[in-house]
Amino acid sequence: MASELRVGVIGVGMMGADHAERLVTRTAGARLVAVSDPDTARAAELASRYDGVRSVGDPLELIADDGVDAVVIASPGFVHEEQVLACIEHRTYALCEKPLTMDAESSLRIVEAEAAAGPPLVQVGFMRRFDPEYAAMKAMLDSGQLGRTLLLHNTHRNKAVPESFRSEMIVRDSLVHEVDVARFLFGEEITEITVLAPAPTGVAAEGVLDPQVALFRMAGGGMATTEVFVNCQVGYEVRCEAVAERGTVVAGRNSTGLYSTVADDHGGYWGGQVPPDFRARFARAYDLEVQAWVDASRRGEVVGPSTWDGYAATAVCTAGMESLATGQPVKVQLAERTALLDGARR
Ligand code: ISE
Repeated sequence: MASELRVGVIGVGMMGADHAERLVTRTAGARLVAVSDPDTARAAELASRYDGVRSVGDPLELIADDGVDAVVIASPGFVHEEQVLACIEHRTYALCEKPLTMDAESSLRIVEAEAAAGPPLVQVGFMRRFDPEYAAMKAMLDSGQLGRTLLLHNTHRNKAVPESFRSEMIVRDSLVHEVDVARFLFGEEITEITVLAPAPTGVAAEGVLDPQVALFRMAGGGMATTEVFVNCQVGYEVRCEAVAERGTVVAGRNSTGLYSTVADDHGGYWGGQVPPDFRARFARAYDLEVQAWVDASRRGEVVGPSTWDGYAATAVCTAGMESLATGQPVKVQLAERTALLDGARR
């Protein structure tokens, strides 16, 4: 096992800053050494919070730096292709936040470049796979005790998003998580997607279709439904119910198992609170995801969602955006999985 992994974080907005703090305060075997962001003042401010962290203006320079072993890419999706390809070129381990890229062609270029360059280097940031409940659900479904999985019902709600978060982003940036969940839990590709929208909520920005309802058809005949509602006004609610031949299982009900009543101005309530955002809801999943990435990188390996998973999710979302525009089911176009790509796939 290599000594401490020297990590750089590219993009220090909400998620990058959260990962930087996680690396410094609760990840074993890693040391945050550099950060980069187009907002150089923001990067410098973050670097100044921790000992021994440099702010580097050019993200490609950070990737090429001999003092950096691994990089968390938390920049916007439209710069991921260039940054991930640079990591592959310099043989730098990468944890790339979703979506892998903005369209299927560019994601496939990454899969091919990684496969051609040697052993895998890239983990894609689909953190739900690391959430203890989603992981337990996967183990339960795979054990066969519930029989064959027939259906998934996903719910994905955000409290609110900025006006700039348009209808297509609800597919590409939000629904993409449930695309990965369906592929992960069924262990199969999605072959067709339909995305429909009811009359939008009055609080959505002008022209934005929110909420949306998606239907996935799986290669083995199963189906998944997903509600995505990014201006639900309440908080962050993400859950998944699997319906199988001999039972059902739900992840994300957020039940503590403890029933209590608390008297307050509203006359009392029971249960817990809806978390405000994904950082709170998936804090444990992010911790486990980053720790698994650090541990694997130190062993010279990659675990978790692969570039193929990132590519397949992007391809499904590309079809989903077309379906949202046309109201019709759209077949998912996936490249043939050649022996070369299979080698890259874990
Ligand atoms: C955001 O980028 C995420 O990844 C969150 O998990 C998701 O809930 C949100 O809708 C996205 O904008």
